[in-house]
Amino acid sequence: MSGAEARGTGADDAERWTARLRLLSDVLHETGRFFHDEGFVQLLPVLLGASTDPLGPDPGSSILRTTEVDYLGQRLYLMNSMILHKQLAVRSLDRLWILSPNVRLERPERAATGRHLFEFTQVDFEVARATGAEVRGLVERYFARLGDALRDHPAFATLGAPVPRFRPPWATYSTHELESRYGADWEPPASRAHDQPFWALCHRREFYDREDPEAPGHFLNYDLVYPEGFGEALSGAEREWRPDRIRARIARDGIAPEPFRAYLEHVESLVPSAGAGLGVERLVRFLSRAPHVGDVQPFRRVPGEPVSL
Ligand code: ASN
Repeated sequence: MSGAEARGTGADDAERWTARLRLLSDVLHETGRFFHDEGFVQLLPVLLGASTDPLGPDPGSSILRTTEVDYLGQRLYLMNSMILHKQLAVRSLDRLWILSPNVRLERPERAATGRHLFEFTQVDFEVARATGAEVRGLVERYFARLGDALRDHPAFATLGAPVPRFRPPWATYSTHELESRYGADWEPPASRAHDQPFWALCHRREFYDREDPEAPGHFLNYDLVYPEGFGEALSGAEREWRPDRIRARIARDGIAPEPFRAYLEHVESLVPSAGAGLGVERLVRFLSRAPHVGDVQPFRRVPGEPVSL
């Protein structure tokens, strides 16, 4: 029995694929309207940079390596994320967002999670002088408005997926609470146990996420997690902007300084900010209830799968 028959919609695989891509297109349209109406400036993405996100230490990340390109004697890195560029751009732009393609060479085992790709796009945004709570409020407004805008979208009937009903404000937990309730690998069971997205605060990860000055060892960052087992939607943080703390954190993390040499030349002028990145394909996978996040890509980029085009 095919997936279409199993869900009883009568749509064949090609119709389902087309419906997902039309949904993705309309999600992008609504996303642009939302950030424009909230006063954000949209930047074009960069693909190569003299520095990029180290993606670690982070238990959620397992890339084989950061891709390097040697161009005219300069070493450049393919974007793992534009976080470091966001921190520099927000000094003068205050509220910015980017549809940012990222290349992350994930290990082939990651195919089985259903939510990892080695090339994907995030809605990446940053707000000068914002708090994490303000960013979480913005994200909740985004989802509420997206749900309203998509209410009559024909893709849900074609796909047999429920019409989204986001009801923020959402539950907020610390990772410590989640670990004690669901174990070290809390995300899958916690996601399955919820029927609305929820926030997980305080992850030990990259140097650019700000450590709580009142509680060392605690971090002013946040993930949004989808319900029903769909897992992580977004990650973000209040940023570390003090140069001495950034240098100390890079040293503490034991990561090679070379990819950050260019970034470190700019850190004296950083301003406090907060932001996040939301995976576009994961969002559309969740909305369309697709089995795998690769099912919402026009050209699949699933770890371990050969690339056909
Ligand atoms: N975009 C994320 C952020 O804003 C960083 C990432 O993708 N690693 O925190």
